Amino acid sequence: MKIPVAAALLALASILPVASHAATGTAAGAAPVASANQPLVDGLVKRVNRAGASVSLAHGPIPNINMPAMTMLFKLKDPSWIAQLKEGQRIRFSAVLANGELLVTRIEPAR
Ligand SMILES: [Cu+2]
Repeated sequence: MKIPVAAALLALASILPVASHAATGTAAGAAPVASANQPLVDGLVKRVNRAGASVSLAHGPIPNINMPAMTMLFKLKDPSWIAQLKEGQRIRFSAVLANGELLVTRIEPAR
């Protein structure tokens, strides 16, 4: 009986650190996972449609919506953001697909 118990303890000892490490990794990853859902990507403002609160962006790849780099039109989640945008401006932004439309959910100045 001694050997199986020791073996079981050894097995537990070897499993537990792995499990707790994995749990720590998940907890630490919780905040980044939220932003990984809507990562910031590079954009260059090509055209600003103030009346329509939409903006044409030459953008880098947008992994969360499986979109390669291209130039296209986006709506803004908050139409008031349009006032901050001008043609030729470089930004970082997040976008989602909502009700069949591409929506900019966040804008930051380019780094
Ligand atoms: Cu696109």
